[in-house]
Amino acid sequence: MENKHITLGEFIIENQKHFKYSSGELSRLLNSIRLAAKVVNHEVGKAGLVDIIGTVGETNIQGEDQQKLDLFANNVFKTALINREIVCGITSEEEEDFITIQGKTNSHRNKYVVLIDPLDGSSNIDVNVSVGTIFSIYRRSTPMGMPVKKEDFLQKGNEQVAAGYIIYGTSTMLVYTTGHGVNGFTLNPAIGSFYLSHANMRFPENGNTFSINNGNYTHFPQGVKDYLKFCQAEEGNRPYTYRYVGSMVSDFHRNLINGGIYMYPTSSKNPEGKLRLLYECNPMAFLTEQAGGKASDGYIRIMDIKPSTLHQRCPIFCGSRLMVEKAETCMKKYLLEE
Ligand code: P6P
Repeated sequence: MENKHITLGEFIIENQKHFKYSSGELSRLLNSIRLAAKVVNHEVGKAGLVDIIGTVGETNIQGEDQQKLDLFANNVFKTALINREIVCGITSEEEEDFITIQGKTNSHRNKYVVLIDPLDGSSNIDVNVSVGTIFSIYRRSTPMGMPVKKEDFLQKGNEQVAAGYIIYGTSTMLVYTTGHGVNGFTLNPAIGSFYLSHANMRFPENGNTFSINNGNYTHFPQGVKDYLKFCQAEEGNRPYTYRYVGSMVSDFHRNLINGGIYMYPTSSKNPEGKLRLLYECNPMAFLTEQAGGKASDGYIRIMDIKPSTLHQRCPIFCGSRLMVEKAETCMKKYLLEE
C-alpha cells in the first residue's frame, strides 16, 4: 500500500511480515497501545478543565508526587494491555512491582512483557507543557507460566522487540520501532486516527542543540562540564543552541527531527542519574539506534547494560551520533585518569 495517508493500523498490518515468530500478537499489542494513547490524549487535552490536575496526595514508588493524570494513564494502559490477553506481565513506573496477568485464559502462555512510563514529564501537566508515554516490549524469556522478574523483565535493552513513545504536544504523535526503522504517526483528533506523517525517521548525524538541566551544573562530573564548555565555545558552528523542556520525550522528539543531544548524567544529586533504565533509557536507546543515532551512559551502550532491578536509574547521553561521541570522549578522558 502506498504510504500516502496510511493509518497506523494499516501500517502495523502491512509490516506484520517483519515480526518474526509472531502470529499477530505483536500487532494486536501495538494496536492496544494505539487505543490507550487515544484515551490518554483525550484526558491530557482537557486536563485543565476538569479536576484531574494536581496530585492525589500520594507518592509513587519513586517517591514522586503522583499526579492524577499519572494514575489515570497508568490504569488506561494497564487495562488495554490486560484486556487484549497478549501480555503476560507489565512493569510500570507507577507500580512498585511487576504485574502478572492473573486468571485470564492462557495468560500464562502470552508471549510478551511490556515496561512503561505511562506519563513521563508529568510535573509539566499543571503548566501545560507537553508530556509523553514511553513503552518497551520484550518477548518473555521463560517458556510459560507466570513471568518471573529476572528472566522476563530484567532483560538487556538489546533484547527489545519493539519500543516507542507518544508525545502529547501541539499535536499528538506515536513514534515506534520494531527493529526495522522508526516511523511517526500523527493523530487526527477529528476522526481519532493516527496517520503516517514521519516515515523512516533518522537522527541527523550531527546537530547543534544540546538538552540538559544546567541547574545541576555544579554537581556534574568534569567530563560533562568539559562537553558543555565545548558546546558553548565560539568556534565553527558553535555555540550550540540550548533547549530543555523538562520532558524527555519532548526534547528527544525535537532532537530526532532537528538533530541534537539529550543528556541526563550522574551528579552528586543523582549519583545513578535520574532516568530509569528499563522503561525510559532502553526504549529511547532502541529508537535512537534504529534512527541512526547513539545512546550510551557516557561510556557503554545503554542497550548492553544488564539490568539488576526494575526501577534502576541510569545516566543517558542520546541523539545525533557525532554529538554523543564527542560527549563520550570528554567523559572517557577522566575514566582513563581514574
Ligand atoms: P529534571 C521527567 O520527570 C523526566 O523523567 C524526564 O522526562 C525529564 O527530561 C527529566 O526527568 C527532568 O528532570 O531533574 O531536569 O527536572
